[in-house]
Amino acid sequence: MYTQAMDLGPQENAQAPRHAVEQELLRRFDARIDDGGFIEAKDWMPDHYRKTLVRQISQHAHSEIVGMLPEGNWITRAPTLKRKAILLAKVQDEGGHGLYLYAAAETLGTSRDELLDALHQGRAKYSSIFNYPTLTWADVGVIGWLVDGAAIMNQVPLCRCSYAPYARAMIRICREESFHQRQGYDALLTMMRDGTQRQRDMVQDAVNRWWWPSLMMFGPPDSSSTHSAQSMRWGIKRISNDDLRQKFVDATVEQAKLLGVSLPDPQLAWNEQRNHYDFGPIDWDEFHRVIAGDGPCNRERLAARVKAWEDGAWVRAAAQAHAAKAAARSTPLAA
Ligand code: FAQ
Repeated sequence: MYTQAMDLGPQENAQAPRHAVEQELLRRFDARIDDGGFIEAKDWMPDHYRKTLVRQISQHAHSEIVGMLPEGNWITRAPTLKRKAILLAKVQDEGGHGLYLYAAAETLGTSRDELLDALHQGRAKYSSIFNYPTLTWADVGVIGWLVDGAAIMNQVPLCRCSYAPYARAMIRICREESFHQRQGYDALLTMMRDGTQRQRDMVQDAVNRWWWPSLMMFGPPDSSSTHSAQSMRWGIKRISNDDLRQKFVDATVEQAKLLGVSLPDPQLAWNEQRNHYDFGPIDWDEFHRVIAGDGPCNRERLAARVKAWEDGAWVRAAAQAHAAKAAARSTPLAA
C-alpha cells in the first residue's frame, strides 16, 4: 500500500514501474550481448530470447535422438565386430547429446516432458536429414562423413553461443562429433581402398543419395531464414546458414577427392574470384516437404520414438517408485 504510485490511475499503477525496470534490464542484457558476454540461466533475459533458445535447443535435442534411428538400424548388421563396437558407441553418444541438450533446454524453464510431448505430437521439428533411409552399410559411413561433418560445421560456432549452458553442452558434443566424422570417413576409405568394385559402387550410390540432403541441414537460404537475423543479433547463431553451407562444401570437396568419389553436382566448380566452390541449386521444395512431415521416413521415425516412449513407461514408473522409497527412507521419523 505504501508505494509512490498510489496516486496514479489503476493501469499506470501496475504497469509504469515494471516497465521502467524491464527497460533497464533489457538495456543491461543488450549491453552484455554487445560485449560478447554470456547469459546464464539465472540471469534476466527477454521472453523472445528464451523462446528462441527453447525452440532451437529442443529441435537440436530431438535431432540427436531421432538421429540414432537411421544408423541404429545397422547395429545388428555391421560387417565386423570392430565396426559394430564403433557404431554402438557412436549411436550411444548421440543419445547422450540429446540428454545434455534436453538438460540445457530445461534450464530455460520448459520441462523435458513438455519438450518430448511436442515431439511425439508432431508439433516439434527435428533435422530433415533423419527422414532419409539407410539402405546399405555404406550409408552408415556416409552419415558419419557428411551428416556428422555438416553437424560439426554448424555446431562449432554454437560453442560460442551467448546462452552459456547451451555453449557448454556444445563443447563436449563437438569433441565427440569429430570422432563420429572420422569413423565414417575411415569406414568409407576402407571400402574404397580395400573393397571390391561392388563395395565402391555402394559408397558412390550412398554419396549420391546423401549429398543434397546434407546441404539442406544448414537450413533455408539466409534470404528466407525466419530466425537468422534476430538469432545473429543475440549471438545465438554466429555464422549464417549460407556461410556455413559454403564452408562445408569447400571442405568436403577436397575430402571427396581423397576418398575417390564424385559429388552429384555437375555445377560444382572452383571459383577463383570468390575463392570458394560454386555449387548447383538446392531443391528447396523437397526440403519444405520433408520438414512438413512428408519425407521418405517421417512417419516411421516418429512412430519409432513414440513406441520407445510408451515401451519405457514401466522404467520411468519404477525409477519414480525407487526415488520415492529412497526419499521416505532418508526422512527422519517424526518424534
Ligand atoms: N531440418 O530461420 P531458420 C546432428 C527449420 S544434429 C528441419 O533458418 P534457425 C547430430 C527451423 O527450425 C542436427 N528444420 O531457423 C547427429 C525453422 O522452423 P521453426 C541438428 C529445419 O533455427 C549426426 C525454419 O526451418 N542440428 O546432425 C532445418 O535460425 C548424426 C526456418 O529456418 C541442429 O539442430 C532442417 N535442416 O536455423 C545425430 C543445430 N533447417 O522453428 C545423429 C542447432 C531449418 O520456425 C547422427 N540448430 N529448419 O518451426 C541450428 O543451428 C538452427 O536451428 C538451424 C536452423 C541452422 C538448423
